[in-house]
Formats: sequence, structure tokens, C-alpha cells
Amino acid sequence: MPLGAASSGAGQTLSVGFFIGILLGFCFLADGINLWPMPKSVSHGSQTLYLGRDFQLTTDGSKYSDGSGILKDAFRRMINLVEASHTIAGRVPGSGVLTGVNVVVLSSDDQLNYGIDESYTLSVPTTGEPLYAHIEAQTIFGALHALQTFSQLCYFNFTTRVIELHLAPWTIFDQPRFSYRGLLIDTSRHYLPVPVIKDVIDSMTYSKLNVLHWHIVDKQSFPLEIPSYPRLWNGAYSYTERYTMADAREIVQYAERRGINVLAEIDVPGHALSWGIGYPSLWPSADCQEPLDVSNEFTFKVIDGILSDFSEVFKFRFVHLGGDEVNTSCWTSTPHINKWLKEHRMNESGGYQYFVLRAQKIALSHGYEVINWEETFNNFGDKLSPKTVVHNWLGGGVAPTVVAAGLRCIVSNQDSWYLDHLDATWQKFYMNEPLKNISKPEQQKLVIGGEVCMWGEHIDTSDIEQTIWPRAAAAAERLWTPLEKLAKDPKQVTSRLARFRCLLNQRGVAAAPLAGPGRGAPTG
Ligand code: CP6
Repeated sequence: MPLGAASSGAGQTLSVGFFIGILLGFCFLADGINLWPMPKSVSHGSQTLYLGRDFQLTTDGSKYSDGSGILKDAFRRMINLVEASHTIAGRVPGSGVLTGVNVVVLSSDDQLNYGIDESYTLSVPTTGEPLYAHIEAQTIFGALHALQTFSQLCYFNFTTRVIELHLAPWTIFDQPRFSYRGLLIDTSRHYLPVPVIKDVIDSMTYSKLNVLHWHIVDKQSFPLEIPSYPRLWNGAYSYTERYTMADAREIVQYAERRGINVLAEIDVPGHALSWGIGYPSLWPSADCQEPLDVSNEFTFKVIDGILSDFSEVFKFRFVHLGGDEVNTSCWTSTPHINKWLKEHRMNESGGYQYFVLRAQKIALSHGYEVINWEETFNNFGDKLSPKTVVHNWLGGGVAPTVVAAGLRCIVSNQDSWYLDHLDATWQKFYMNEPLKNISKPEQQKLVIGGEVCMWGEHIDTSDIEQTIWPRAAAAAERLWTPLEKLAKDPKQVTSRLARFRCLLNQRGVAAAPLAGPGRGAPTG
């Protein structure tokens, strides 16, 4: 196997993936179930099949018409993935050749949202003339997961230059353990160009993550156009480091066509200093600039305007209203706010509660359910809307308390699932169990999933991919695969994850090595 073979993809742009291709050549595989994340149930045989030269997509018996082309596009992307930037150039053998894949989708609805059916069955038989793989799914989004799984069954053989599929026949039934499997990106601390966000979205599909949590705005910059309040994006770093609403729409559509929901966040009342660049009256005063002025009606008008504009573009059931790390000292030290608090018989924590609950009401009036960081629950959990989802991030493990109070929870504890903690290993990501200390089934159901967080203070376009991957993939398996099929000891999944990491590299994702020397699969 000449190492150079992988670099001969003619016409490729000079990308990180291109250089990685030179280094890796192909993904070493010990035959076995090399799927990531591991499906719910898998059985297989021992025969090798080959993909036909013009491997077909058919939809006989499907109720889904694919008017929007989601399936056709996904099929084309899948073929590009398995061809590893090459085309089949060798002679396809005369027998054991797969003619195509027939995809049956039972629902004609292609509206993505929280909680849709993502299950699928995938079978690759070894008998039949002509020979077809079969996918069946309730929704188009289950079918997209099936195509991802199919892509992982395929190997481009660089010697024969034919795509092989080993260990057939395959029968796979699969569905996610959790409905919410997220990744946070932060475009306030460092601007991320739209194509970079799209690359992140594509990379998420490989491990079946389904929510891009877009932490759009923070203290440092306000990069998004808000038509209702057009000076807000004066808080961007520069004219080029901005997103128009059309950009946002494009990102949402790009994600939805790949089965990924976009969760937009405005973090209030803390983490919002940049809002005041365009509208200084949102600041308590010119030299005490956050949290947002709780005493000013204009503050809530602006929040209403933003959420009104959001509702045109961000169609996910949820919006994230932040609410973390609120330091109210500017409120008490600013005379007009201090006076207002006293008049309304509130202390500063009462002001914090008032702010968060009022912002929640505005979001609810625009048809959203609300996600808030856990401090809101820790301070006044009994006052939150019952539609609140509490987003854990502190290390204390608040999920059991949240679900005991009857609210829903997303797990992102910073000791395990914070990607900006560079010393947190993939093993740590893998072993973080969202249902830890929650035993009652009705409470377990309230943990809707988890999210890994790529905060942006110390990363940008240059290193976001290798900081996210492969550790996010370790969490993705925790969130997808049934508990009983997860490894008790991460050592048992090292070689399978190393192979997935190699696959990411082959696909142009700059995933970092698993640690240790060699091909990413250190001893053990
Ligand atoms: N930004 C915002 C952050 C963090 C949070 N909110 C954060 C806090 C601690 C760590 C990492 C990130 N950078 N808006 C907390 C949810 Cl260790």
C-alpha cells in the first residue's frame, strides 16, 4: 500500500484534510464492528461485497417524495465520503456486487425538530439479484443516520481501487438513547466564518450529534445582524466579522438538511456587554457595563425584538437564554438602578430572578420553550417556567435535583464535557454518564440529553476542529448508544475510536490523535 496513494485526489483544494491524507493514507482496520457510535443492535457475517461502479439510490415503496432533495444530496455526500476523494478506478469483481441502496421512508414530513423519530434499520444482504442494501426509517432524518452508518461499513481499497464492504450480511437496528445530542460553538470570543460553521455541522453528522448550540453573542462581540435593532451588531469585532440574517438562515438550512437543529442563544442579563456598543442605554452606566440594565424597559423591548427576529429564522423548539455568571454589583452601585430595585422591593438577587423570568415570558410569547444555564435553577428553580430546560455546566452534578423538581435537564458538566479544558481526555468524555444518580424511570426521561461545549476564548478557525475531535465523538457515543452496550472501560473502545478518528481525517476533519505514539491507538 503506497502511502502516497491517498494524496493523489486530483483537483482537491489545499486543505488540512489534504495534508492529513498524505500522512495517513488509509484507515487501518482490524476487522470487526468498526462503527461509531455503536448501534443499538448489530449482526453480521463474514463475506466481502463490493460497491458497483454506479451504485444507485432507489426509493421503491417510500412515502417520502424528497421534493427538497435532502435524501439525494445526502446520498451523494455519502458516496463522496466512501470514495475518500477518489473514484472507483479498478475492476469491480463479477460477483458480490451491490447495485445500490433502496431507502424507504415511512413519513412524508421532512420538518426537523426536537424529539422526531431518528431510528432506522439497515440491512446489507449477500443474496439477491440484483443485490441491494436496504434502509427503512420513519423519517428522512433516520434515513440520514442510516447512510452515515452505511458509509462506515465501506472501505476504499487503495490497491484495487474498489470500494469494499466487509463482514456481510449486515442487519442493523438503531435508535438514539437521548434525543438531544449537542455541541456548543461560541462566535463571540472568536468569530467563526460561515464555511467553518458548515464544516463543523458536517463533522457532527459523522457521529450523529443533532444539535448545534450557537452561543452567538457574549461580552466580547455581537456578530449577528438583528433587523429590529440594527445597531446591535455595531458590537461586532469588525465589518467582516459579522453574520447577516441571511447567513443565519443559510446556516440553519444547511444544518436542518443534515438532521441538525440549531439552538440559538442570547445570554442575559450577564455576558451581554457588547449589546451596549450600539445601544449604550442598555448598560447600567458608561463605566459599569453589565449585567444589562434591569430597570430599563428598553432592555426588554430589545430582547423582544431579538426573539421576534429569531423566530423567523431559528425554528428549533428551544431558544437558550443563558442566565449564568450574573454579577449584580453594577446594579447596586448605579444610583438609578439601586433606586428602582428599592422601589420594587427587590434586592439584587430579586432583580436577577425578575430579569430571567421576564425574558422567559418573552421567549414563550414567541412560541419557544426556554433553556437556561443552571444558576437560574440553583437560585430560583421553583419560579422557573415548567417549560424550562435546565442546562447543567457546573461540576456539582445538578441533574438529579433538576429532574426531582420535575424539570428537564441537559448535561454539560465542565469537569467532563468542556472541550476548552484541553487536559480532559477522550476517556473522561466517554465515561461521563448523564443519568448518574438518577434511578427512577420517570426522572430519567427528564434528562433529554447532553452537550459538549467548545467555548471560544482560546480557539478559532485555526484549531477548532482538532479541539472538538475526537473527544466530542466519545461523548456522542455516550449519548447515542444504549447504556448496556457502552464499554465499562474505555480501553475496550480505543481501537474502534482510533479508526473513527482516522475516518474523520480521511474526510478532511482535522481530528487530533487519541494521545500516545503510533496510529492513535496506544497500547491497551
Ligand atoms: N461563557 C459563558 C463562558 C462560560 C460560561 N458562560 C464558561 C465558564 C467556565 C468555564 C468555561 C466556560 N466562557 N457565557 C459558563 C456557562 Cl471553565
